Amino acid sequence: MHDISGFGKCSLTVALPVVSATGVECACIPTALLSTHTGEFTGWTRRDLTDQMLPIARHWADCGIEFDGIYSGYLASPEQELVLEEVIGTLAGPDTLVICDPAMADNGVYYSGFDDGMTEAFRRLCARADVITPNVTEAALLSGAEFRPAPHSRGYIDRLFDGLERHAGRFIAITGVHPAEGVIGTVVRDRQTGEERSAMSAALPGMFYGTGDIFASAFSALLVRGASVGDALDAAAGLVRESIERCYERGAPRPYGVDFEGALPDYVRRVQEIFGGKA
Ligand code: PXL
Repeated sequence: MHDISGFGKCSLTVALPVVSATGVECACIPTALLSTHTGEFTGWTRRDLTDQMLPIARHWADCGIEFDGIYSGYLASPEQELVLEEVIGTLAGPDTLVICDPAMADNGVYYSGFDDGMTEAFRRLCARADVITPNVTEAALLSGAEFRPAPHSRGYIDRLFDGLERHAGRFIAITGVHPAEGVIGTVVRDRQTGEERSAMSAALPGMFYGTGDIFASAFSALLVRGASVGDALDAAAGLVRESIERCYERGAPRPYGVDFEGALPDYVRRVQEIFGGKA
């Protein structure tokens, strides 16, 4: 569940291809329809699709369709979260992995039109999820910690993880962590074992849109397919890294999104290695 931003690769226009490339069938419930995403573009159109969500979920349930995973991202409004919980209640079985990407803010600011009501809504949804994938800004909002720009000390990241304890299921993946100048990546904590893993790479300058959605889509699909958290983290982070590098080298307009299409072949090869050659 995510919006369709018709142009500017993010949300469903990356989730569908990335989940499919992972070898996982992707059904979707759009939360909203926009002409573009809301970062840097102006004058975008937007239609809230809240009223479609439960009828779609009920139809699927009537058809007897079962789901291994439910992954959600961008919501049209805080009120929509209550509907999303009902959708999860309608579609999730005891073994369905629930993944919440609380897509609402970046670089210390809310996305256009959002405020603290969205943090409250995502606190409820994240508490219902097995896996959450906030960026540093979203982790700060959810945990009630202050947002700090880079570099992020070990102590600050610990504070974010600790603050998220009440608002998370088993796995917390914090994206966009800058442990030092010029280094960026994702840190995952397994709350059951206390184990932590990270995937870091060289940071390129500027803003890259849709990368959180690409990470969460790949990470979710890999976990749903049964990859270990370490393999899922490395492969999802690798896809994001290569998508960014290719976009940077080509000098593409940043709001248009990153070149994940060019990075998919390598990603599919990595997925095949994880699952022993099976596509
Ligand atoms: O990539 C996150 C995202 C998703 N959907 C919409 C957005 C954004 C970020 O700006 O505007 C509509």
